[in-house]
Amino acid sequence: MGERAFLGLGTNLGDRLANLQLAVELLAATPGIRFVRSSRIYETAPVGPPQPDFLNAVVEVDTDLEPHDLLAAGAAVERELHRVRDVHWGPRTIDVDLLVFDERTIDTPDLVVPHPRMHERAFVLAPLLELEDDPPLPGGRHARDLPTDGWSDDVRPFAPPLRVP
Ligand code: GSY
Repeated sequence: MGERAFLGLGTNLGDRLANLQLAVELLAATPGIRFVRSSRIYETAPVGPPQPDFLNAVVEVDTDLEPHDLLAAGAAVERELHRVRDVHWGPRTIDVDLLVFDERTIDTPDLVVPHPRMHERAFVLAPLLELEDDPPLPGGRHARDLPTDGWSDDVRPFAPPLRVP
């Protein structure tokens, strides 16, 4: 048994369901990462410039990797799915964000955990809260104290949880 981490997945280009499925299969095939479970898949309004709606999900993994190595594994999945980086905050084939790594707090130039903007993003919180009632949030916040008004307009259940065959 390793450490428990939560990864956020987002996609709004191409076959979005296929992108999410391939991403979890690639993560699960990475040495040191064991897929535990996924939230449902949500269709979500874009945060950032006008662009197509996203599909988002959060997956829980059990990992022997160090946080930076797990981050690198997520980046490798992004590369594999040919992420398009032309537009800053623009459409992408897949985005893999390291949200939570056990109870650890990490603040380095390339990795901040818990993810510094996760508590502001319904597309992260709605799926994460399906898996964990009281996840570590930036600044020691608790999900129960966050405003959730208007979430249902921006975050709509779309498909059942991802599975790894
Ligand atoms: O940070 C992830 C990429 N991203 C997303 C996303 O995954 N979902 C939604 N709804 N908006 C987003 N804006 C960005 S950037």
